[in-house]
Amino acid sequence: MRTQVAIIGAGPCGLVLGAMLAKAGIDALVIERKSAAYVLGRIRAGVLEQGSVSILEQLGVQARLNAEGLPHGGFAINFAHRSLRIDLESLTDGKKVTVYGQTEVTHDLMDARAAAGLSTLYEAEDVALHDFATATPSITCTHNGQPLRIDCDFIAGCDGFHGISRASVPKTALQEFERVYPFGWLGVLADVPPCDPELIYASHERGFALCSMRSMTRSRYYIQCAIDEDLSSWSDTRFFDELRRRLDPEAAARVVTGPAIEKSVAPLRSYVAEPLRFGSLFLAGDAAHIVPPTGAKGLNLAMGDAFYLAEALREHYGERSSAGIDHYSARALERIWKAERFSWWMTSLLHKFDQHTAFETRMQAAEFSFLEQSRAARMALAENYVGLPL
Ligand code: RFL
Ligand code: PHB
Repeated sequence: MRTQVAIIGAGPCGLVLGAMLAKAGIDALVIERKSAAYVLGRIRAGVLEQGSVSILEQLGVQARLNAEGLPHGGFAINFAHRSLRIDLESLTDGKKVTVYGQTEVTHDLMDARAAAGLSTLYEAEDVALHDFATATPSITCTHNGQPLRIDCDFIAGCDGFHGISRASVPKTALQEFERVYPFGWLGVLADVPPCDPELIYASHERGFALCSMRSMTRSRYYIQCAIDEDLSSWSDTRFFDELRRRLDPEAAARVVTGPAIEKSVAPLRSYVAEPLRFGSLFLAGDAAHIVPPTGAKGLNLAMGDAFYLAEALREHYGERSSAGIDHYSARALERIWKAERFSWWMTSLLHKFDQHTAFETRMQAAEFSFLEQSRAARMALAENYVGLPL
Protein backbone atom coordinates (compact mmCIF):
# COMPACT_ATOMS: atom_id res chain seq x y z
CA MET A 1 0.00 0.00 0.00
CA ARG A 2 1.03 3.61 -0.40
CA THR A 3 -0.12 6.73 1.44
CA GLN A 4 1.30 10.19 1.94
CA VAL A 5 1.18 10.13 5.75
CA ALA A 6 1.02 6.94 7.79
CA ILE A 7 -0.48 7.71 11.20
CA ILE A 8 0.24 5.18 13.94
CA GLY A 9 -2.45 5.18 16.64
CA ALA A 10 -6.20 5.92 16.50
CA GLY A 11 -6.43 7.82 19.78
CA PRO A 12 -7.58 11.46 19.71
CA CYS A 13 -4.20 12.65 18.40
CA GLY A 14 -4.11 10.29 15.41
CA LEU A 15 -7.78 10.80 14.60
CA VAL A 16 -7.60 14.61 14.74
CA LEU A 17 -4.48 14.56 12.56
CA GLY A 18 -6.17 12.19 10.10
CA ALA A 19 -9.23 14.45 9.88
CA MET A 20 -7.17 17.63 9.44
CA LEU A 21 -5.06 16.05 6.69
CA ALA A 22 -8.17 14.78 4.89
CA LYS A 23 -9.58 18.31 5.00
CA ALA A 24 -6.36 19.57 3.40
CA GLY A 25 -6.57 16.93 0.67
CA ILE A 26 -3.61 14.96 2.02
CA ASP A 27 -3.89 11.19 1.90
CA ALA A 28 -3.38 9.45 5.24
CA LEU A 29 -3.85 5.97 6.66
CA VAL A 30 -4.42 5.35 10.37
CA ILE A 31 -2.94 2.14 11.76
CA GLU A 32 -4.16 1.03 15.21
CA ARG A 33 -3.09 -1.94 17.29
CA LYS A 34 -6.38 -2.42 19.13
CA SER A 35 -9.98 -2.83 17.96
CA ALA A 36 -12.25 0.21 17.65
CA ALA A 37 -14.35 -1.12 20.54
CA TYR A 38 -11.29 -1.43 22.77
CA VAL A 39 -10.21 2.15 22.00
CA LEU A 40 -13.72 3.37 22.88
CA GLY A 41 -13.76 1.36 26.09
CA ARG A 42 -10.88 3.31 27.63
CA ILE A 43 -12.19 5.89 30.09
CA ARG A 44 -9.85 8.85 30.14
CA ALA A 45 -10.06 12.60 29.90
CA GLY A 46 -13.13 14.74 30.37
CA VAL A 47 -12.25 18.42 29.96
CA LEU A 48 -11.82 20.18 26.62
CA GLU A 49 -10.20 23.57 26.25
CA GLN A 50 -11.87 26.10 23.98
CA GLY A 51 -9.07 25.58 21.44
CA SER A 52 -9.84 21.86 21.31
CA VAL A 53 -13.54 22.57 20.83
CA SER A 54 -12.65 24.94 18.01
CA ILE A 55 -10.46 22.26 16.33
CA LEU A 56 -13.42 19.86 16.42
CA GLU A 57 -15.67 22.60 15.04
CA GLN A 58 -13.26 23.26 12.17
CA LEU A 59 -13.39 19.53 11.42
CA GLY A 60 -17.20 19.60 11.38
CA VAL A 61 -17.55 17.08 14.23
CA GLN A 62 -19.21 19.42 16.71
CA ALA A 63 -22.88 18.33 16.50
CA ARG A 64 -22.95 15.99 19.50
CA LEU A 65 -20.34 18.05 21.36
CA ASN A 66 -22.57 21.13 21.08
CA ALA A 67 -25.68 19.19 22.08
CA GLU A 68 -24.24 17.12 24.93
CA GLY A 69 -21.03 18.86 26.07
CA LEU A 70 -21.34 20.81 29.32
CA PRO A 71 -19.84 24.32 29.29
CA HIS A 72 -18.09 25.05 32.60
CA GLY A 73 -17.34 28.65 33.53
CA GLY A 74 -15.51 27.80 36.72
CA PHE A 75 -14.41 25.15 39.21
CA ALA A 76 -13.66 24.93 42.93
CA ILE A 77 -10.49 24.21 44.86
CA ASN A 78 -10.96 22.94 48.39
CA PHE A 79 -7.97 23.32 50.66
CA ALA A 80 -7.72 22.90 54.42
CA HIS A 81 -11.50 23.20 54.87
CA ARG A 82 -11.68 26.34 52.73
CA SER A 83 -13.19 26.56 49.28
CA LEU A 84 -12.11 28.87 46.47
CA ARG A 85 -14.00 29.23 43.21
CA ILE A 86 -11.90 29.85 40.13
CA ASP A 87 -14.23 31.90 37.98
CA LEU A 88 -12.73 31.04 34.59
CA GLU A 89 -15.02 33.32 32.65
CA SER A 90 -14.39 36.52 34.57
CA LEU A 91 -10.66 35.77 34.96
CA THR A 92 -10.11 35.14 31.23
CA ASP A 93 -12.44 37.51 29.37
CA GLY A 94 -15.19 34.97 28.95
CA LYS A 95 -13.34 31.73 28.20
CA LYS A 96 -14.75 28.40 29.36
CA VAL A 97 -13.93 24.72 29.21
CA THR A 98 -16.30 22.00 28.02
CA VAL A 99 -16.87 18.75 29.86
CA TYR A 100 -17.15 16.08 27.15
CA GLY A 101 -15.53 12.67 27.47
CA GLN A 102 -12.51 11.63 25.44
CA THR A 103 -14.51 8.51 24.59
CA GLU A 104 -17.13 10.71 22.92
CA VAL A 105 -14.52 12.79 21.06
CA THR A 106 -12.97 9.56 19.76
CA HIS A 107 -16.40 8.20 18.87
CA ASP A 108 -17.32 11.33 16.88
CA LEU A 109 -13.99 11.34 15.02
CA MET A 110 -14.28 7.61 14.21
CA ASP A 111 -17.82 8.09 12.87
CA ALA A 112 -16.75 11.07 10.74
CA ARG A 113 -13.81 9.08 9.41
CA ALA A 114 -16.02 6.16 8.44
CA ALA A 115 -18.65 8.45 6.88
CA ALA A 116 -15.98 10.13 4.74
CA GLY A 117 -14.77 6.72 3.57
CA LEU A 118 -11.34 7.20 5.16
CA SER A 119 -9.64 3.98 6.14
CA THR A 120 -8.29 2.89 9.48
CA LEU A 121 -6.57 -0.44 9.96
CA TYR A 122 -7.70 -1.67 13.36
CA GLU A 123 -6.10 -4.67 15.07
CA ALA A 124 -2.85 -4.19 13.17
CA GLU A 125 -0.26 -6.46 14.78
CA ASP A 126 3.52 -6.15 14.98
CA VAL A 127 3.62 -2.60 13.62
CA ALA A 128 7.22 -1.72 12.73
CA LEU A 129 8.75 1.51 11.38
CA HIS A 130 11.45 1.42 8.72
CA ASP A 131 13.90 3.89 7.14
CA PHE A 132 12.48 7.01 8.78
CA ALA A 133 15.91 8.62 8.65
CA THR A 134 15.38 8.73 4.86
CA ALA A 135 12.74 10.34 2.62
CA THR A 136 11.30 6.90 1.78
CA PRO A 137 10.04 5.49 5.08
CA SER A 138 7.68 2.54 5.39
CA ILE A 139 5.66 0.63 7.91
CA THR A 140 5.10 -3.09 8.12
CA CYS A 141 2.42 -4.88 10.12
CA THR A 142 0.17 -7.90 10.06
CA HIS A 143 -3.49 -7.24 9.31
CA ASN A 144 -6.19 -9.93 9.09
CA GLY A 145 -3.39 -12.49 9.21
CA GLN A 146 -1.71 -10.99 6.12
CA PRO A 147 1.67 -9.24 6.13
CA LEU A 148 1.32 -5.66 4.93
CA ARG A 149 3.80 -2.99 3.87
CA ILE A 150 2.84 0.66 3.68
CA ASP A 151 5.16 3.05 1.84
CA CYS A 152 4.75 6.72 2.75
CA ASP A 153 6.34 10.17 2.74
CA PHE A 154 5.98 10.70 6.50
CA ILE A 155 5.14 8.73 9.62
CA ALA A 156 3.18 10.38 12.45
CA GLY A 157 3.79 8.56 15.73
CA CYS A 158 0.52 9.16 17.61
CA ASP A 159 0.62 5.84 19.45
CA GLY A 160 0.63 6.97 23.05
CA PHE A 161 3.19 6.62 25.82
CA HIS A 162 3.74 2.86 25.34
CA GLY A 163 3.71 2.95 21.54
CA ILE A 164 6.30 1.73 19.06
CA SER A 165 7.17 5.08 17.44
CA ARG A 166 9.22 6.69 20.18
CA ALA A 167 10.66 3.27 21.06
CA SER A 168 11.97 2.98 17.46
CA VAL A 169 14.10 6.11 17.78
CA PRO A 170 17.73 5.41 18.81
CA LYS A 171 18.12 6.34 22.49
CA THR A 172 21.10 8.52 21.62
CA ALA A 173 18.93 10.73 19.38
CA LEU A 174 16.41 11.38 22.15
CA GLN A 175 16.60 13.54 25.23
CA GLU A 176 14.10 12.52 27.91
CA PHE A 177 12.85 14.57 30.86
CA GLU A 178 10.82 12.76 33.49
CA ARG A 179 9.27 12.99 36.91
CA VAL A 180 7.37 10.02 38.31
CA TYR A 181 5.11 10.98 41.22
CA PRO A 182 4.98 8.66 44.24
CA PHE A 183 1.21 8.12 43.99
CA GLY A 184 -1.60 7.38 41.54
CA TRP A 185 -5.27 8.22 41.01
CA LEU A 186 -7.99 5.70 41.69
CA GLY A 187 -10.89 6.61 39.39
CA VAL A 188 -14.53 5.55 39.47
CA LEU A 189 -17.19 6.15 36.83
CA ALA A 190 -20.78 5.76 38.03
CA ASP A 191 -24.24 6.54 36.69
CA VAL A 192 -25.16 8.93 39.47
CA PRO A 193 -25.67 12.71 39.31
CA PRO A 194 -22.51 14.70 40.11
CA CYS A 195 -22.26 16.13 43.66
CA ASP A 196 -21.81 19.63 42.22
CA PRO A 197 -22.53 21.26 38.86
CA GLU A 198 -18.84 22.28 38.70
CA LEU A 199 -15.60 20.31 39.17
CA ILE A 200 -14.11 20.22 42.67
CA TYR A 201 -10.36 19.73 43.16
CA ALA A 202 -9.84 18.88 46.85
CA SER A 203 -6.59 18.90 48.78
CA HIS A 204 -6.93 17.03 52.06
CA GLU A 205 -4.63 15.57 54.71
CA ARG A 206 -5.79 12.10 53.61
CA GLY A 207 -4.85 12.92 50.00
CA PHE A 208 -6.21 14.62 46.89
CA ALA A 209 -9.72 14.04 45.50
CA LEU A 210 -11.44 15.22 42.33
CA CYS A 211 -15.15 15.38 41.58
CA SER A 212 -15.80 15.45 37.85
CA MET A 213 -18.52 14.26 35.54
CA ARG A 214 -19.39 13.13 32.05
CA SER A 215 -23.00 14.37 32.10
CA MET A 216 -25.59 15.42 34.67
CA THR A 217 -26.32 11.72 35.24
CA ARG A 218 -22.80 10.30 35.10
CA SER A 219 -20.07 11.16 37.62
CA ARG A 220 -16.33 10.67 37.45
CA TYR A 221 -14.54 10.70 40.80
CA TYR A 222 -10.86 10.26 41.61
CA ILE A 223 -8.92 9.88 44.84
CA GLN A 224 -5.16 9.95 45.29
CA CYS A 225 -3.93 6.43 46.05
CA ALA A 226 -0.72 4.43 46.34
CA ILE A 227 1.14 3.88 43.09
CA ASP A 228 0.72 0.10 43.49
CA GLU A 229 -2.80 0.29 44.91
CA ASP A 230 -4.61 -3.05 44.93
CA LEU A 231 -7.86 -2.36 43.03
CA SER A 232 -9.54 -5.47 44.42
CA SER A 233 -9.40 -4.03 47.93
CA TRP A 234 -11.55 -1.07 46.86
CA SER A 235 -15.23 -1.93 47.03
CA ASP A 236 -17.56 0.81 45.79
CA THR A 237 -18.55 1.52 49.42
CA ARG A 238 -14.95 1.92 50.51
CA PHE A 239 -14.25 4.25 47.56
CA PHE A 240 -17.21 6.54 48.23
CA ASP A 241 -16.53 6.61 51.98
CA GLU A 242 -12.95 7.69 51.33
CA LEU A 243 -14.03 10.25 48.72
CA ARG A 244 -16.52 11.83 51.14
CA ARG A 245 -13.91 12.07 53.87
CA ARG A 246 -11.74 14.20 51.58
CA LEU A 247 -14.47 16.65 50.52
CA ASP A 248 -15.94 19.57 52.41
CA PRO A 249 -18.99 18.41 54.40
CA GLU A 250 -21.56 20.08 52.11
CA ALA A 251 -20.14 18.52 48.94
CA ALA A 252 -19.70 15.19 50.76
CA ALA A 253 -23.36 15.23 51.77
CA ARG A 254 -24.36 15.68 48.12
CA VAL A 255 -22.38 12.68 46.83
CA VAL A 256 -24.81 10.12 45.43
CA THR A 257 -23.34 6.63 45.43
CA GLY A 258 -23.98 3.89 42.92
CA PRO A 259 -22.23 0.90 41.38
CA ALA A 260 -18.97 1.70 39.60
CA ILE A 261 -19.17 1.05 35.87
CA GLU A 262 -15.41 1.49 35.64
CA LYS A 263 -12.69 1.54 38.27
CA SER A 264 -8.99 1.89 37.54
CA VAL A 265 -5.68 3.19 38.89
CA ALA A 266 -3.63 5.63 36.80
CA PRO A 267 0.00 6.44 37.65
CA LEU A 268 1.04 10.11 37.62
CA ARG A 269 3.99 11.15 35.51
CA SER A 270 5.52 14.19 33.85
CA TYR A 271 7.54 13.30 30.75
CA VAL A 272 8.83 15.05 27.64
CA ALA A 273 10.91 13.62 24.77
CA GLU A 274 12.92 16.01 22.62
CA PRO A 275 12.99 16.58 19.70
CA LEU A 276 9.69 15.60 18.07
CA ARG A 277 11.11 14.98 14.59
CA PHE A 278 13.52 12.34 13.36
CA GLY A 279 13.82 12.65 9.57
CA SER A 280 10.45 11.54 8.22
CA LEU A 281 9.04 10.58 11.64
CA PHE A 282 7.13 13.00 13.86
CA LEU A 283 6.00 12.30 17.41
CA ALA A 284 2.76 13.80 18.71
CA GLY A 285 0.49 13.50 21.75
CA ASP A 286 1.20 11.05 24.56
CA ALA A 287 3.86 9.39 22.36
CA ALA A 288 5.96 12.49 22.98
CA HIS A 289 4.88 13.72 26.40
CA ILE A 290 2.84 12.90 29.49
CA VAL A 291 1.37 15.26 32.05
CA PRO A 292 -0.20 14.28 35.36
CA PRO A 293 -3.99 14.62 34.89
CA THR A 294 -4.41 17.33 37.55
CA GLY A 295 -4.43 20.19 35.03
CA ALA A 296 -6.65 18.33 32.50
CA LYS A 297 -4.11 18.98 29.77
CA GLY A 298 -3.15 15.60 28.19
CA LEU A 299 -5.94 15.28 25.63
CA ASN A 300 -5.80 18.97 24.81
CA LEU A 301 -2.04 18.87 24.24
CA ALA A 302 -2.46 15.83 21.99
CA MET A 303 -5.01 17.74 19.89
CA GLY A 304 -2.73 20.80 19.83
CA ASP A 305 0.20 18.74 18.50
CA ALA A 306 -2.06 17.24 15.83
CA PHE A 307 -3.13 20.75 14.83
CA TYR A 308 0.49 21.98 14.53
CA LEU A 309 1.60 18.88 12.63
CA ALA A 310 -1.32 19.07 10.20
CA GLU A 311 -0.50 22.73 9.48
CA ALA A 312 3.14 21.83 8.89
CA LEU A 313 2.26 19.02 6.48
CA ARG A 314 -0.25 21.24 4.69
CA GLU A 315 2.53 23.78 4.12
CA HIS A 316 4.80 21.01 2.86
CA TYR A 317 2.33 19.62 0.34
CA GLY A 318 0.38 22.78 -0.50
CA GLU A 319 3.05 25.47 -0.52
CA ARG A 320 6.08 23.27 -1.14
CA SER A 321 7.70 24.86 1.91
CA SER A 322 9.60 22.87 4.51
CA ALA A 323 9.37 25.72 7.07
CA GLY A 324 6.41 24.12 8.88
CA ILE A 325 7.86 20.64 9.24
CA ASP A 326 11.24 22.12 10.18
CA HIS A 327 9.64 24.15 12.98
CA TYR A 328 7.04 21.62 14.17
CA SER A 329 9.19 20.28 17.01
CA ALA A 330 10.23 23.64 18.44
CA ARG A 331 6.74 25.13 18.01
CA ALA A 332 4.96 22.25 19.71
CA LEU A 333 7.54 21.94 22.51
CA GLU A 334 7.18 25.61 23.35
CA ARG A 335 3.52 25.03 24.27
CA ILE A 336 4.07 21.52 25.71
CA TRP A 337 6.55 22.75 28.31
CA LYS A 338 4.11 25.39 29.55
CA ALA A 339 1.41 22.74 30.00
CA GLU A 340 4.00 20.55 31.75
CA ARG A 341 4.77 23.40 34.11
CA PHE A 342 1.12 24.06 34.88
CA SER A 343 0.27 20.37 35.41
CA TRP A 344 3.29 19.90 37.66
CA TRP A 345 2.34 23.03 39.62
CA MET A 346 -1.28 21.97 40.16
CA THR A 347 -0.18 18.45 41.12
CA SER A 348 2.39 19.82 43.58
CA LEU A 349 -0.13 22.20 45.14
CA LEU A 350 -2.95 19.72 45.70
CA HIS A 351 -1.46 16.31 46.53
CA LYS A 352 -0.18 14.84 49.74
CA PHE A 353 3.48 13.89 49.36
CA ASP A 354 4.69 11.45 52.01
CA GLN A 355 8.24 12.79 51.77
CA HIS A 356 7.15 16.39 52.39
CA THR A 357 8.59 18.07 55.43
CA ALA A 358 6.65 20.67 57.41
CA PHE A 359 8.34 23.28 55.22
CA GLU A 360 6.78 22.00 52.00
CA THR A 361 3.39 21.64 53.65
CA ARG A 362 3.58 25.31 54.66
CA MET A 363 4.57 26.19 51.08
CA GLN A 364 1.40 24.51 49.79
CA ALA A 365 -0.69 26.42 52.32
CA ALA A 366 0.98 29.71 51.40
CA GLU A 367 0.39 29.02 47.70
CA PHE A 368 -3.32 28.42 48.29
CA SER A 369 -3.62 31.45 50.53
CA PHE A 370 -1.99 33.57 47.82
CA LEU A 371 -4.51 32.27 45.28
CA GLU A 372 -7.33 33.28 47.63
CA GLN A 373 -5.90 36.74 48.06
CA SER A 374 -4.57 37.58 44.61
CA ARG A 375 -6.68 38.00 41.52
CA ALA A 376 -3.45 38.02 39.49
CA ALA A 377 -2.59 34.54 40.80
CA ARG A 378 -6.09 33.28 40.00
CA MET A 379 -5.83 34.83 36.55
CA ALA A 380 -2.60 32.93 35.89
CA LEU A 381 -4.28 29.71 36.98
CA ALA A 382 -7.37 30.37 34.87
CA GLU A 383 -5.33 31.39 31.80
CA ASN A 384 -3.53 28.05 31.89
CA TYR A 385 -6.61 25.97 32.74
CA VAL A 386 -8.67 27.25 29.79
CA GLY A 387 -5.64 26.60 27.56
CA LEU A 388 -2.82 28.73 26.21
CA PRO A 389 -3.33 29.93 22.62
CA LEU A 390 -2.47 27.53 19.82
P1 RFL B 1 -3.74 7.60 23.24
O1 RFL B 1 -5.11 8.00 23.54
O2 RFL B 1 -2.99 6.76 24.20
O3 RFL B 1 -3.81 6.83 21.82
C1 RFL B 1 -2.71 6.12 21.30
C2 RFL B 1 -3.24 5.02 20.40
O4 RFL B 1 -2.14 4.32 19.83
C3 RFL B 1 -2.39 2.92 19.89
N1 RFL B 1 -1.13 2.19 19.83
C4 RFL B 1 -0.64 1.59 18.72
N2 RFL B 1 -1.14 1.49 17.49
C5 RFL B 1 -0.41 0.81 16.59
N3 RFL B 1 0.77 0.18 16.88
C6 RFL B 1 1.30 0.25 18.12
N4 RFL B 1 2.45 -0.33 18.40
C7 RFL B 1 0.58 0.99 19.10
N5 RFL B 1 0.80 1.27 20.40
C8 RFL B 1 -0.24 2.00 20.83
C9 RFL B 1 -3.15 2.74 21.19
O5 RFL B 1 -3.91 1.54 21.21
C10 RFL B 1 -4.03 3.99 21.20
O6 RFL B 1 -5.28 3.78 20.61
O7 RFL B 1 -2.79 8.84 22.90
P2 RFL B 1 -3.16 10.29 22.25
O8 RFL B 1 -4.00 10.11 21.02
O9 RFL B 1 -1.88 11.01 22.17
O10 RFL B 1 -4.12 10.99 23.32
C11 RFL B 1 -3.64 11.35 24.59
C12 RFL B 1 -4.76 11.26 25.62
O11 RFL B 1 -5.34 9.96 25.53
C13 RFL B 1 -4.26 11.53 27.06
O12 RFL B 1 -3.31 12.56 27.06
C14 RFL B 1 -5.41 11.93 28.00
O13 RFL B 1 -6.32 10.88 28.17
C15 RFL B 1 -4.86 12.35 29.37
N6 RFL B 1 -5.90 12.64 30.35
C16 RFL B 1 -6.57 13.85 30.34
N7 RFL B 1 -6.31 14.77 29.39
C17 RFL B 1 -7.03 15.94 29.33
O14 RFL B 1 -6.77 16.76 28.46
N8 RFL B 1 -8.05 16.23 30.23
C18 RFL B 1 -8.37 15.36 31.21
O15 RFL B 1 -9.32 15.62 31.93
C19 RFL B 1 -7.60 14.13 31.32
N9 RFL B 1 -7.89 13.23 32.27
C20 RFL B 1 -6.22 11.70 31.33
C21 RFL B 1 -7.23 12.03 32.28
C22 RFL B 1 -5.60 10.45 31.37
C23 RFL B 1 -5.94 9.55 32.36
N10 RFL B 1 -5.29 8.30 32.33
C24 RFL B 1 -5.95 7.07 32.39
C25 RFL B 1 -3.88 8.23 31.98
C26 RFL B 1 -7.56 11.14 33.28
C27 RFL B 1 -6.91 9.91 33.35
C28 RFL B 1 -7.29 9.00 34.47
C1 PHB C 1 -12.04 13.79 34.23
O1 PHB C 1 -13.22 14.17 34.19
O2 PHB C 1 -11.72 12.62 33.95
C2 PHB C 1 -11.00 14.75 34.64
C3 PHB C 1 -11.33 16.07 34.86
C4 PHB C 1 -10.36 16.98 35.26
C5 PHB C 1 -9.06 16.55 35.43
C6 PHB C 1 -8.71 15.22 35.19
C7 PHB C 1 -9.69 14.32 34.80
O3 PHB C 1 -8.13 17.44 35.84
